[in-house]
Amino acid sequence: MEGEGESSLIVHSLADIYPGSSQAANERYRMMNKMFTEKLNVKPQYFARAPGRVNIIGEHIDYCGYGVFPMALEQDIVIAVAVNQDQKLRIFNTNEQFKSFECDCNDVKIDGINWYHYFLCGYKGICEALNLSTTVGMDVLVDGTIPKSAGLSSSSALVCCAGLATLRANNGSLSRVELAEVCAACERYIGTQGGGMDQSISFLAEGGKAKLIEFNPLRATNVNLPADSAFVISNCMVEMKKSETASTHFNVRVAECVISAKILAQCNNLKWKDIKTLGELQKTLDKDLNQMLQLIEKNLHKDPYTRQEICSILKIEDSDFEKHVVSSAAKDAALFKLYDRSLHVYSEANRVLTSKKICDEASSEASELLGRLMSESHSSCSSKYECSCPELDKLVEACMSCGSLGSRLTGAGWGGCAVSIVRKTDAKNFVRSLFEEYYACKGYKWEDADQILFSTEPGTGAALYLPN
Ligand code: NG1
Ligand code: MG
Repeated sequence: MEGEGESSLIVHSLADIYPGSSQAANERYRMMNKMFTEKLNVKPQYFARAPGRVNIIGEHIDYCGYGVFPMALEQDIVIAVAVNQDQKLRIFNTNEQFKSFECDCNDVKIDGINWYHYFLCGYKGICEALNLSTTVGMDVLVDGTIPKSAGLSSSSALVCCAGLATLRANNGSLSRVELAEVCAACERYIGTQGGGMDQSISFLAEGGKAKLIEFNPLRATNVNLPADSAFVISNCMVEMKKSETASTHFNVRVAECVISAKILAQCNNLKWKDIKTLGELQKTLDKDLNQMLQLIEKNLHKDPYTRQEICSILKIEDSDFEKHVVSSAAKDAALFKLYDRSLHVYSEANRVLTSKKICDEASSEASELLGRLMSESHSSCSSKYECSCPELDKLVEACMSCGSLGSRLTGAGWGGCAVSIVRKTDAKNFVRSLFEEYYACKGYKWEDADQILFSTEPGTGAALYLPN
């Protein structure tokens, strides 16, 4: 089933997925096995798992074609699966809060943003990719350990896990890279115009290694994180609401990047209809990132652009705006902050490349240098991309005052988690003081803090677990 040079998707021992905590994992999979058998009167035939991720640096640039720097978490989505003969998809969750769902497997509708719609995205995406004339029914039980709406990519983990489970159910064969591409595309059925970072790291991760993920073509390069550093994730406890954010914030940002690329193309005598991303624009102009930053200064004004102004620059009628410029998901936006958004994208792309260089050179100051870039990334996200929120800014400030070398929001933002780089030897103290500083006064108890504030190491990629 595996592609060339890629590790096998199949494992037979949980120790290969969770080195260091396979005992807890055994317990969890045993519980799922039991619950599955009780609910469905059959035993699961196999398990699929896909991890969440934390992005160390490179935010909101994957969909512009730029490389990002994430690592997989140990926290994941696991699905227990049995194929059925009655053409049904029956989707259960171990957490009763997530209501079960059933439909005909030939009549999959992605008509909302409920938790099981992410399963349906993965199911539909793989069935289409395999070009199946008939699909099989599946009984599935889903269990997740990734905090939801926290910027740790629980949604993509569910899409990827569903995709992997469906691949096996239909005896299909795809490489990890192909799976990542299919799952990135099919998550868009839900309505967000995201990039491919989350699905790529979920499939391409390797234990102990952060990855530089680059696109067109999709590829992943190992990055050695500074040996004396640890990464701590902390949740600001404001949920990023997918349904709201998807329509009002995320897709408008994507649109602002597309429009910036087209206006800059027009200003530089290129055919703007051919240019779809800021990355493509840079390639076509054959300039480096600093030159692209200069181009913004020269060609874009700081005040937001109206739709009317954009149409007049591109010489199109208002009625062509949606057809040529923005997706329908962003059609209601009135103002577009092209200067700030494109400045963020090109400077953030630069920071990713510099981060990779810092890690490769591995000087004695690598942790400090990487930390500084992470903090710069946060302030660009907060002030230029406006994808933070007051609580997240406050949390990042608290992280810095507790001794972090650099902290930033991670994932789409508008709530969710921050990631901090701290010295390994300081990690325990850092976690304790951050708890006192940010969480204790909000009434959280130290005993429950491991879900909202934890150190993490690069985890393993998606896998099919076939117990012997
Ligand atoms: P999350 O945090 O999962 O919503 C989203 C996109 C990524 C990337 C980040 C911002 C999806 C599935 N994920 O992540 O591709 O653009 O925002 O860097 O849309
Ligand atoms: Mg997501």
